[in-house]
Amino acid sequence: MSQIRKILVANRGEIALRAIRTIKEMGKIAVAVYSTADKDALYLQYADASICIGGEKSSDSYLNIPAIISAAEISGCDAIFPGYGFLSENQDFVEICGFHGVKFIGPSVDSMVLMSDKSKAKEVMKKAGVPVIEGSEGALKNVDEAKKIASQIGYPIIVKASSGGGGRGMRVVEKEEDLEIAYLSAESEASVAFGDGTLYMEKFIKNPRHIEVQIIGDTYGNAIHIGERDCSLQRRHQKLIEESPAAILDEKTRKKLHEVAIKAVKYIGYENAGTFEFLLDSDKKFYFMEMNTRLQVEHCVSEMVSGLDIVEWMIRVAQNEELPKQEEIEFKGHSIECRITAEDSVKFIPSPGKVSKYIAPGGRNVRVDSHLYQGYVIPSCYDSMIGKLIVWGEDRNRAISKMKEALNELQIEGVATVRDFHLKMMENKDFINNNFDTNYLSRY
Ligand code: MV4
Repeated sequence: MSQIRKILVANRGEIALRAIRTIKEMGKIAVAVYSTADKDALYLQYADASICIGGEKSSDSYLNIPAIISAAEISGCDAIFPGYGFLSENQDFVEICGFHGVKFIGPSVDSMVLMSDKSKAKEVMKKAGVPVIEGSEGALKNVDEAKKIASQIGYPIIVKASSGGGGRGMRVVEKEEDLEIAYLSAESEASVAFGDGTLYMEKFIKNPRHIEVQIIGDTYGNAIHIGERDCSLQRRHQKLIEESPAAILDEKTRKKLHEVAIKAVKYIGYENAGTFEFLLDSDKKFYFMEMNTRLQVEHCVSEMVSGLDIVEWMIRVAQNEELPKQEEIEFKGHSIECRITAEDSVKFIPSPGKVSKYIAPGGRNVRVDSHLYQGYVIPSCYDSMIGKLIVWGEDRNRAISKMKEALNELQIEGVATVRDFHLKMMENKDFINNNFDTNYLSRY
């Protein structure tokens, strides 16, 4: 396609703001959309135009396909930037954008379909030569088949929903007599949550690290990786701290991981930005788990160590520009991101309301991606993330010190935030020594 001129940002909050910044920097026009609950949002002030698309319920606004397509047509946008969440992985939406001649800035429908079924994605990756966790070949037919496969691979096993995400429809099973109940409850949970009860099985990896590789493919079959991220620090499947590079990897494993990701992108002909998620076991062997076919919250740490603007490259690839060569991308130093949510630091209970005071940290190598301002009323109807604090340092220890300083500078009053949790983590011996896994926070 020729140059994209005007882009509809089909999202809200910090990611809408983040996208608008790059769109304007590229000399293009940014059109924002908002729900009635977001009428006073900061990103609307930075957009070149904004259009109300419906009521506060997401289904009435940010998930309302006719309203968003109409907004794009009325404002004369030639492309839509989806961000994360909402319609970013909605196959119907991508298809409908195509029908209306509006470029979806993201992967093709085919790639999205291919990766959305997690058991099928695994099969595809296996064919591409990517290591996958031992388990069922595709979906499970019934409990009896599940028992047979489990006895072959050995307990503990994990059953997962093919359409799953966020840990729903997932059960760890330690012994055969527990399998039937686990299978049936995972199946019904998945049916309710995703409208699809299909399950698959894997050998259960104890206390893994979550490592993911950021990739971008272009329309010429080129692919680059933008390094890996360690996202092991999670709470109830919500990531809290992410970093790049993953300090746990030795150079040889890191190189192999990147090579595998590039091979996978080329094998499926993936276009635009995406992420391959891997689990790393205690022997430091990595296995493909699933692919995210969208921009992720934590993309910023990859930008900090590579100097690339991932949103810019999403837009450039969407207008048929060629990616830079891998050799031209240099990685330097270490970056850490702390997600700041309006939740208390102990029980993580949401705390919406009016921000009575807000002072953002600053200085060299500190990045604040947030839509917060003093007087802003955090709505209760959306995600509680109110921003991200991202720092860069020459090495991991310098990045940790920098983050500590930035968190100390950050002042938010009127609502509870997880700032104090992050401050504690920056002084936590296990975090400092890189001695944690995906279950670390559930143990404390
Ligand atoms: C696993 C696993 C151990 N073994 N699969 C959790 C979310 C979903 N996307 C996959 N998840 C897991 N899959 C096998 N074969 C452990 C988890 C897991 C996890 C993974 C990444 C980050 C945090 C996690 C927390 C608990 C469990």
